[in-house]
Amino acid sequence: MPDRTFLTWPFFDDRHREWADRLEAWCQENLPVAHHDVDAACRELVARLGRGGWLMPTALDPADPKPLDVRTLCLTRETLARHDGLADFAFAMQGLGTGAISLYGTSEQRQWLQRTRKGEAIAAFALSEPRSGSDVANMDMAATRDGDSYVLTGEKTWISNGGIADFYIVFARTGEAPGARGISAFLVPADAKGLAVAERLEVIAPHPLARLSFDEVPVPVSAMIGKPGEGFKIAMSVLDVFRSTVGAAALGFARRALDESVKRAAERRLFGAPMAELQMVQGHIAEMALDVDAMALLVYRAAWTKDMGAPRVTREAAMAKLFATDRAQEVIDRAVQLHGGDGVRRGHIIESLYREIRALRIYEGASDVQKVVIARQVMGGS
Ligand code: COS
Repeated sequence: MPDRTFLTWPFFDDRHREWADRLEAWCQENLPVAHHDVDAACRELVARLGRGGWLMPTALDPADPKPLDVRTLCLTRETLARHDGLADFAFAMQGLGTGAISLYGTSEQRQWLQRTRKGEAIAAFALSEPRSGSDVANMDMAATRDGDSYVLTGEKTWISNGGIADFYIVFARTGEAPGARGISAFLVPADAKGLAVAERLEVIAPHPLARLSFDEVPVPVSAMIGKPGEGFKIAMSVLDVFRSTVGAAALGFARRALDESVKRAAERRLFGAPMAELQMVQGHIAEMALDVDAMALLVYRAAWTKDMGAPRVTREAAMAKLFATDRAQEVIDRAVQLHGGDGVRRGHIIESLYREIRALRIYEGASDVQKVVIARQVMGGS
């Protein structure tokens, strides 16, 4: 049984503890799912999570608009990641893919949220391009005004849910100013004319991922989210909310690695005694537990700060993501060591955690970018 004592920390209310308990019970019944066909598995996970009511916190309720509860998002990602990385992915992308609508959408755009929160529509966030990943302001994708429409031309890549999404939140250059101030956000249905999946991308922890091409895709002016030129700010504020949840997923993976390692140390005998009695093994377990608690403190500090109404949590979220994803990698590496050959055997839980964790240090702002963000905040820049 994983450590649940952190739920008594003052960051949480009773509703969070109750949510975490109910979700844990649901996960034990429903996860993991088979991953042979990731598209089918993701669609099934979104539908199942939706039926269970677990996607409700991913987006604002159009009938009762209240800010997203980042602690619930983090607790959910942590719990799902502990049971099944793909379930965490399916949950997280519903949030990242609708974040711009929750934060800046019109009431018409928010109608999509009725469906995404029930698992009846799949969302995706399309920001990165072949020439601009970390350097978002350098994007090439163009949106040109043509009467009552904008026409989108360019490419997006590394788009999670690419190929299975029902709509994409697309960032494109509208040219109000050079760089970050000349980008706008658009809600683009997946069946829009001229939008195509150019390539499916295979990665070490498979999930739906694609490069998309936009060949003069027309969208009405009403598809713009926020105002012209606000796209960069919108993308960054969505990332402010969801970056700490990436830390939470890393925490879930690390907790699972720790739990599996404690179990193995208790069950396996080495040199005539249980492995757990070896001080070198205890050293690993102690370092892992320390990292897990420190990750949890930074993740839930960031989530709590946002939920308490801070307008920006750029520094807290960047710290949570940077620390949790980097340390989780280390925790899981120790788990591989403690599991010996099993740790690298295909299909073993530790082997899958080892593959799952790596991308978290890259996506939604690489570790190196988080350092830039933290340093700027600490030194007084934006
Ligand atoms: N919230 C609101 N506004 C923000 C913001 C935030 N978190 N971060 C920056 N802004 C605003 C700034 O205030 C600035 O506005 P003004 O021009 O009005 O002063 C504007 O946005 C530009 O900010 P900045 O100069 O810091 O932009 P840079 O181009 O230097 O980029 C980094 C900053 C590198 C931090 C940014 O590009 C980034 O986060 N990159 C990683 C992107 C990423 O996560 N990619 C993965 C995509 S999702 S898988």
